[in-house]
Amino acid sequence: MYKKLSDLEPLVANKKNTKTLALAVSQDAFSLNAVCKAYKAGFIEPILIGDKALTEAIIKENKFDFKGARIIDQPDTEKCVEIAVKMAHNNEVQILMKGNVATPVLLKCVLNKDWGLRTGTLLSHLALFEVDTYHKFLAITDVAMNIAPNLKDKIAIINNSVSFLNKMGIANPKVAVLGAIEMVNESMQATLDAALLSKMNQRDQIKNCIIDGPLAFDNAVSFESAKHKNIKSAVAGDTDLLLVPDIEVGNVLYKTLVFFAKAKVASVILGAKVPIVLTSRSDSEESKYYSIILAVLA
Ligand code: COD
Repeated sequence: MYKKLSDLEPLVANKKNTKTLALAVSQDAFSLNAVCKAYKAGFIEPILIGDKALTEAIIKENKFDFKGARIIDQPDTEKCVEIAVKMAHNNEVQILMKGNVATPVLLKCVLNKDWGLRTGTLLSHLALFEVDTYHKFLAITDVAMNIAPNLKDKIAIINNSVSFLNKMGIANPKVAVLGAIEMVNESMQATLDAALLSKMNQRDQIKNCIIDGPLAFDNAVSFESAKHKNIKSAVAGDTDLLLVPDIEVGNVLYKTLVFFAKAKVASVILGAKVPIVLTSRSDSEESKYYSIILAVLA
């Protein structure tokens, strides 16, 4: 059972083909540090797209070793993103990574109808947490891309996440659909969706996982809480994947885990033509490094 983000390294160490990664708007020390570490470990071949003078100054100041790496000089932020996305569209790179650019700017390019990275399925964000107080990885979706997913979106988000967790070797992940309470309340849409998703899973309309919901956060992650409330569930207390009702809940939960619980996190956008490393600009270098590893796995 995986518990630490460092457990992911051996999974990519044996991959035969090194993936090419385009870093869009490369003038960012944290991103360059993470990319450099993954480059030196042999996990990726980087292409740095950004303001060349600024990028080289950061590389020099931090003594990063990018010997042999290609740099494409483009001082304009939006043009950088466009170049990187088009390279992924044209199969020239296998991973896209966000550098010093706002998330919506990158995502809007990714969703471009003509040269973006759509595949016909919904794109969604998956964050994988290492939390000292939990007995295994806790994946959470979607905390960064889909703002207010409806039932159909939630099915696609679960499918993206489950197929990724299956690839990681987590067969039949336990999926908790989060609500404020564990009972269905007709005034709380999240609880109605949760009940429908659970039933669809029972009827094999959503496969390769075990879904239960609604579950409140406490009984999703704690056996004791579930027992205390007399909840009989194959998922409660042993959740692999938490589906949050919307981006606000997800984002606050993500940041609470990182800032208060000192959790480590890696994240990736799934469902696009290539995996996208989309950490927040304030995320640590370590988080960006492990996110690159997730993208290599994806
Ligand atoms: N997957 C596939 N297609 C999508 C998706 C998706 N997740 N989202 C939108 N589309 C398609 C739509 O079907 C439509 O054809 C087109 O893209 C535009 O859709 P809009 O108008 O709903 O979307 P936009 O362009 O206004 O916004 C898309 C964003 C992803 C930019 C938006 O949803 C967004 O801002 N998300 C939150 C990003 C964010 O701020 N995250 C930071 C948290 S740290």
